[in-house]
Amino acid sequence: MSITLYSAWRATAPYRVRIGLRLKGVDYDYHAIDLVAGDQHKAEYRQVNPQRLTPALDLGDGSDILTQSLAILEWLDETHPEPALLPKDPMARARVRIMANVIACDIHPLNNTRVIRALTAMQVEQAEQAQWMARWMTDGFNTLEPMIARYGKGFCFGDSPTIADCCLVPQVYSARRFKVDIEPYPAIRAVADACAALPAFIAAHPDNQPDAVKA
Ligand SMILES: N[C@@H](CCC(=O)N[C@@H](CS)C(=O)NCC(=O)O)C(=O)O
Repeated sequence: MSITLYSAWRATAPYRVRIGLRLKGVDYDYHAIDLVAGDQHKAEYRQVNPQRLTPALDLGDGSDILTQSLAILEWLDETHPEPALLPKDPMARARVRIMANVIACDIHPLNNTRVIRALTAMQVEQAEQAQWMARWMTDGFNTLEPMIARYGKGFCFGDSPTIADCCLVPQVYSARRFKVDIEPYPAIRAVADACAALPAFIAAHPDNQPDAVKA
């Protein structure tokens, strides 16, 4: 019985789940979905995730297929408790979820592939698209920076990775990819650098995925 992750190498939502799986030491098979080619719209993938988005996690035991990266991360934490991706204290858990939601609810949905494709279809110029991306990422990073400076001790919250770090690292990767200036965010950069040195984050990095397109 093996778990299969439906993933796309550069997409940030499946990247979050790859980090979680690696932190937990859970083995999985990798099923690449080419978002540029439109694999997410094919009938075969609609059976997996009717929402036509990545990630999806097939538990492989016929029981179910999970979607939505934060739901998957929380499921993972509940079924594989060590190392914990959420603190035990309710207030601390809420703080971690707040940080994760700033990214997953308030940055990412404004920037993902289908939004950019819609802007292109509406004939929005590349330069304006870049401004659009930067605007929402900057807004989110402005919110996160003081939270991480206050609650982080090496990671977003405390001294070990949580679901907030699973969300932050892909978002910083996306900012760098789209040339959004992250110099004004030393706390965010410090967390991203700390995570970048850890084996789980290295294994989950887009460049290390089977479907990575080498430059
Ligand atoms: N809220 C969802 C977002 C999923 C999502 O937007 N996935 C993107 C990649 S990051 C995707 O598959 N996009 C396909 C498309 O835009 O056509 C989650 O957290 O899993």
